[in-house]
Amino acid sequence: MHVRAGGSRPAEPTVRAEVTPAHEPIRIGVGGPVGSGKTQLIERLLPLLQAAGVRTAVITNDLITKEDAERLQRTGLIAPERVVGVETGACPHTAIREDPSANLEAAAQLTHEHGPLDLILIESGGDNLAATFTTDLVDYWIYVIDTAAGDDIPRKRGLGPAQADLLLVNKIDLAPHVGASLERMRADLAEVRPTRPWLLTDLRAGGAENVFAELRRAILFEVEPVA
Ligand SMILES: Nc1nc2c(ncn2[C@@H]2O[C@H](COP(=O)(O)OP(=O)(O)O)[C@@H](O)[C@H]2O)c(=O)[nH]1
Ligand SMILES: [Mg+2]
Repeated sequence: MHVRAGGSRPAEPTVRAEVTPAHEPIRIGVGGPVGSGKTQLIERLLPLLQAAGVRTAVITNDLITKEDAERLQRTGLIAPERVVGVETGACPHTAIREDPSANLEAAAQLTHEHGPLDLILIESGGDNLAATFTTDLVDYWIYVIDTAAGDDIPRKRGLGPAQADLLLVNKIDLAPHVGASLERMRADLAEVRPTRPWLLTDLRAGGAENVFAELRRAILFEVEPVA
């Protein structure tokens, strides 16, 4: 599968990556509160991306460690050198919004050393519901919340849940155990995101096929190789 940029970047010509020296990978952000399932989402997406032939690298953002990068490197789902950890210090949202330079540098380095790449997934450090990605850093971003944090999260209209290109409500398997009503969450989401997509997921037991299908529809285009 060959891909081209969609979303906020101008469309690139639909030519094969191999013959396009300037081929720039699409960058997709994955944000959301601590523990909502961001790394788990990446772990579920990697096999699907690999099966589709999408050449992928990952950048993770952690406060003062490279915990998530090391976790992904150990999974065997991706070549360890294609995973880079960025330490953000105390302000994880700064690194994805006000000053994305460390992430842009990591992306450039990955592309230089391991390119051509089709896609770079950028996991933000967990932050509050106001965190958003700058379009200088990503072409598209996913925001992950989970039912265990309360079924009133969509209604609070945080910037992340309201503005993300795709919202995931994860851990639906836990909803009955924590008294979260999926019906209520569905109704609130229809109101908060009337035109933007959202999906319910159980990323622990299940795969991320529905997420992958949405990414293909929205930003990863299958294009014919040039003769
Ligand atoms: N029950 C359940 N647990 C999940 C689900 N998704 C992730 N988890 C667990 O939630 C914890 C936090 O997930 P992680 O991906 O590390 O969260 P992150 O901080 O957003 O990257 C881990 O123990 C996961 O195994 C889910 O859909 N259901
Ligand atoms: Mg994580």
